[in-house]
Amino acid sequence: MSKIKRGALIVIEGVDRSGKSTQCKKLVDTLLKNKIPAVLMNFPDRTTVIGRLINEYLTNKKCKLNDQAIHLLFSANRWENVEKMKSLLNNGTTLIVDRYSYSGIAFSSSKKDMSTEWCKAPENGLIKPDLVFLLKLSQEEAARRTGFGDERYENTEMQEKVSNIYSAFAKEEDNWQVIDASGTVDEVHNELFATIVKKITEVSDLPLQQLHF
Ligand code: T5A
Ligand code: NA
Repeated sequence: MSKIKRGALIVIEGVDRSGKSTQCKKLVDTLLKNKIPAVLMNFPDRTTVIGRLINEYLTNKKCKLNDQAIHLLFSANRWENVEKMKSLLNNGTTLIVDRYSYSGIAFSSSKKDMSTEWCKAPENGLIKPDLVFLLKLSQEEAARRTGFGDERYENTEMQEKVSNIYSAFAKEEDNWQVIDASGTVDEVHNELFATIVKKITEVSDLPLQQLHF
């Protein structure tokens, strides 16, 4: 009996309004239309008990969790999903994931007194994405899209710091690919889709890897 081919773990990162959620949804639709099993996931996953705490923190500026505690909750929210992710991947489903560990590290380490090393530690051992797309969009272009909401972190200073950390990841990590996100939804989609289809074939016989920063 031939072994089931595994799916690919694909992550989309990028500053606010770079189009992550729009692209993730469209990618899953197109994969399914092409009979490629795919599931959409997003972090934070606000549906769990931990996710509800995170949602409270993001939407209520009076919520007083300290920077370390909220960082570990974001990480725990990925850890609580790890078995589900492994099981889907090993059964041949490709996961399209809207934000992952890199968002966790980029946002938390943008804060005062939060070292990058400390922020990376709890992410070690999670499943390593086969491919991370960085949707690149300038502040000016992002400003032309629908305005910032009122959530915590939705301010220019934070977004700039996060953008710099993403650029460092793109240089240092072997699984990152930078995409120009200033095109139309369809232009960006077509580029992502073509790359993902190739990646799915490439990794289908390879074991899953672990994140190791
Ligand atoms: N966070 C997250 C942490 O601090 N630690 C962590 O570990 C994690 C996982 C919530 C916050 O949590 C932080 C980071 C965040 O601050 P979220 O829920 O993913 O994260 O963030 P959202 O606010 O929902 O998403 P974004 O604001 O980042 O937007 P997207 O998903 O990048 O953009 P999208 O697709 O919603 O599009 C934005 C607008 O632009 C239009 C869309 O129609 C929409 O109006 N648009 C385009 N317009 C023109 N051309 C295109 N190509 C377009 N694509 C989209
Ligand atoms: Na989003």
